[in-house]
Amino acid sequence: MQQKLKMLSGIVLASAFAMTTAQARDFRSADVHPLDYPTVMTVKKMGEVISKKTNGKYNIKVFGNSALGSEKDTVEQVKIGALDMVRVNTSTFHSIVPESMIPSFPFIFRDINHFRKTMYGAQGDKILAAFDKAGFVGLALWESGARSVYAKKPVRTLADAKGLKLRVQASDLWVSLVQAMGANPTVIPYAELYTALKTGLVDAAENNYPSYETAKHYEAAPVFSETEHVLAPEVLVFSKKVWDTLKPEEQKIIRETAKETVPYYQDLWAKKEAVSKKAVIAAGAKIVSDVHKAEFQAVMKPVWDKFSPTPALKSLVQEIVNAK
Ligand code: GTR
Repeated sequence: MQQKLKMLSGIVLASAFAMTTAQARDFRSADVHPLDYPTVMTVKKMGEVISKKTNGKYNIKVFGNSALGSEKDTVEQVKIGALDMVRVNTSTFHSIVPESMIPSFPFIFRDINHFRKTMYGAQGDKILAAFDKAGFVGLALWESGARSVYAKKPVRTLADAKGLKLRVQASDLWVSLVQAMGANPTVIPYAELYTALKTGLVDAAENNYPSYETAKHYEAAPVFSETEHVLAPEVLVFSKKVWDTLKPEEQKIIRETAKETVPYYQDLWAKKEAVSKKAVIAAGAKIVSDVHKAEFQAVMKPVWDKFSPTPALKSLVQEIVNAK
């Protein structure tokens, strides 16, 4: 009898286990960055927290290094539900979610505190909510430092920028912004940029210190001029197609976890920015700090009007500008 009971409980246990493993699921998320980059590490962290909160039902597997394609490709996969999640720069959504263009407006943030106050606050929530209409669930915005121009020579003034073949992300706003500087924009996916700089397909690019360092762009464009023209955030989105198959309490867990892990990301980001800046200097890159920012600011300002054509967009821009 005892033997039988033991066997029976063994069977029950085994089938319970089979049930959990059959139901357990890893959401697949894409990123262009290496696995130790703050964006990738934070999505992994979110997976661990979600797994705990759902008793192992859900976790997240991140595919880094552009393994699943460019940012544009992976956003398209998320749209049709072939991929569950993606972390990209907001620039990738410019043509899909007009509100996502606003934080890419040149010099819109007075400083990083102004960015944090708005993008982790009411205005950031409005931008995230706007992803819904386009078939995405906006989960989190994350700071990404300031983007600056790098080339083989210093870019202190507009005269220095004139005629440079400068790589941009696939976005009309970015094309206009670089044209305003007097440079020639060329759209190139992130994963192809190192080779494009090396072979001279482009002379210059612009990004933050962590990307400049981890993608080794400093090897081909060793002068980093601190133009700090844009502070566009990163964004983490979930596929609405997949989202709608989840239970409301599961959706709540995912949303809450995305918010709760922002400080984890910020901490990783602050450390990475400092480490990357040191690393590129140690590797021989030259940092130019005496940039004539006012010149860049003056020519880039018309970009704001061009890319906030509606009263609703203009009012969100004003809200951000007015935030103290
Ligand atoms: C990085 C950003 C990426 C991508 C890249 C680029 O700073 O994290 O998502 O936008 O820049 O310039 O393509």
